[in-house]
Amino acid sequence: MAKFGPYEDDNIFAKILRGELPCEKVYEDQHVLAFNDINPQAPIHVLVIPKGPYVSMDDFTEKASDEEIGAFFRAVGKVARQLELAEPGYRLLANHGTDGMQEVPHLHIHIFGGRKLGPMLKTA
Ligand code: DGP
Repeated sequence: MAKFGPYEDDNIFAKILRGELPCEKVYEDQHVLAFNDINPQAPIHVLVIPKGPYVSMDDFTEKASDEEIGAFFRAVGKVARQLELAEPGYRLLANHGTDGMQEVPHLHIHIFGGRKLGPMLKTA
């Protein structure tokens, strides 16, 4: 389960950003890295992360610069187009905190696609 204190440099995505762990890179620019999820939940399942040290969407939208926020959301759209998902469509998801069941405490947006994705949330 996620730790929701200050950013911790030993999280998995920080290690990927530092090149200490491998990833299947899909996209990279000055502010953003995107790579395939290790445990895909759809035929296409990509994670988009900012390079800055932000725990979650909450942390990011409070502390990141306008440039970082702009670059991040531009990159999400760019990656989806690069994956040819604009048609027929895709789903974005960002888990935050305990109820959101966030596992990795470095902000990430999931991009899902490649099939009809079904209802937005399963009933518990
Ligand atoms: P979340 O529950 O929203 O925090 O999603 C975390 C995602 O991160 C989950 O779908 C699996 C993925 N993941 C965890 N460890 C690794 C890893 O080492 N490499 C990659 N590529 N993905 C990982």
